[in-house]
Amino acid sequence: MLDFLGKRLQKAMEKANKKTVLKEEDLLEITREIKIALLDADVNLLVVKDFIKEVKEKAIGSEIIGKLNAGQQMIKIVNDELTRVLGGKTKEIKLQNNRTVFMMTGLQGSGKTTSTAKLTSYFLRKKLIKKPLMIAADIYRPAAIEQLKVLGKQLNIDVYFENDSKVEDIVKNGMEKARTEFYDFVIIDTAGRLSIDEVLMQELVNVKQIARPDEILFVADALSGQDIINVATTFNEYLNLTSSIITKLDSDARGGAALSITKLLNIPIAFIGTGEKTNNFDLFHPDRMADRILGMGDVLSLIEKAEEVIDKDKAEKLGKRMFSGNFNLDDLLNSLHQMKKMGKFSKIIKLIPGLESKIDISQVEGVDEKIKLYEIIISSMTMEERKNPKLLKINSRKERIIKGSGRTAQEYNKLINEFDSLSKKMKEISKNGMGGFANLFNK
Ligand SMILES: Nc1nc2c(ncn2[C@@H]2O[C@H](COP(=O)(O)OP(=O)(O)OP(=O)(O)O)[C@@H](O)[C@H]2O)c(=O)[nH]1
Ligand SMILES: [Mg+2]
Repeated sequence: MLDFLGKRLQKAMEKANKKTVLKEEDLLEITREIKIALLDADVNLLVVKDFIKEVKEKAIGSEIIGKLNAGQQMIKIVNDELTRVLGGKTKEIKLQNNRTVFMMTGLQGSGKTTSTAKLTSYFLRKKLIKKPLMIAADIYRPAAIEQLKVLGKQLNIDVYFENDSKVEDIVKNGMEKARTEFYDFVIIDTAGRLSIDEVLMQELVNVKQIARPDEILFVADALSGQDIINVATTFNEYLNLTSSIITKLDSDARGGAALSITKLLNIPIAFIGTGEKTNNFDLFHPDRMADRILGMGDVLSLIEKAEEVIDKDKAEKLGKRMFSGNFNLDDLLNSLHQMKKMGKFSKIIKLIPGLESKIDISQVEGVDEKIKLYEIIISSMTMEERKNPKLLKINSRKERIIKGSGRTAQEYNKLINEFDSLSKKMKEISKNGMGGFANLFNK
């Protein structure tokens, strides 16, 4: 996520970190590099200028010039400024007691329909709403209604639609249904255009008047260029946007233009889309994003994710067993299952501060495949064998497992050897914390 910007800013920050004493010319050099990094990542020029001005002022104001360890303080200043540019605080989404209404707007293909479903599903997962209704108010693209219906069916969310009706009527009738059938959340998916369009704007204004939404969200994708700022400005003039969603942050897009909307128009980013799947969607936290961009990890998001997908009781038991010296192959299988639920290992690594730089990325890339392979082999073992790894050295058992799993003897031996060394390293982690974790990869 935002790797392009991250890599460049981190390089500038490394320079700051290396200086024992920060001289005036160092400050100029570092801010120049930050400026180039931001511009390269497509951040709007006005935002960049303001950013640099603030960083310089704060660096001078905090009198770090000429002081020891100024590098660290410089990083803190940049981190604070980045957080501010990204909106400062996490946008607070207020849900009404009886019924909350959201309206999605944005250009064609920005991710409105997908985000409509993702957002509703997010609120359901967090148990913030009980009975949601999605209104399909895009009558222009032939497959648009169908797209929302399919998503609704997949996620078990009701969809209100009408074929061959005016958008205004669909929204009016949809809202009426929500009232009479006590839906507590309504979200309206609207049509997009390739560029700003008077007719569409008027239609959206009408929809706003009919539905009186609590939130009007502007959906922008990270791939957008500078023009997205003019588009957002116009949408804002007509509709008074309350927040935005930035989608496709999983792509290698530079992202700077979409992110600039926040600062320029004073519209907070409420959510981000990070992939095609329904659960690739999150609340946006400016401070955590700044940490991530500057390579400081995002442990809070990691913990939240873990809480969402991992069975706590199981994990606790597993954790105790891991470091008890009794860790067996069934525990390993269980932990592999839990790990897989968290997502790709190569992505998780990025959330842990300092870990990415400590380990060899090429080894990490193989980890996801290895997890799959080990799952297959362990699944071919009996419970007795999993709990008593000594049995696995017996040839007849070994042959049976290899045959049953359809894997090679070499792969089998590798698993057994790695399991042995893993058991040892588990003890090391319990002694050394995260440093021990990093050692897992440094063979
Ligand atoms: N990788 C990735 N793809 C996304 C994300 N959000 C949406 N997409 C994809 O972007 C494409 C367009 O998404 P839609 O939700 O249909 O966009 P839309 O704004 O409703 O488009 P129109 O209805 O044509 O205006 C789809 O293929 C989505 O799967 C995201 O966060 N990451
Ligand atoms: Mg759509």
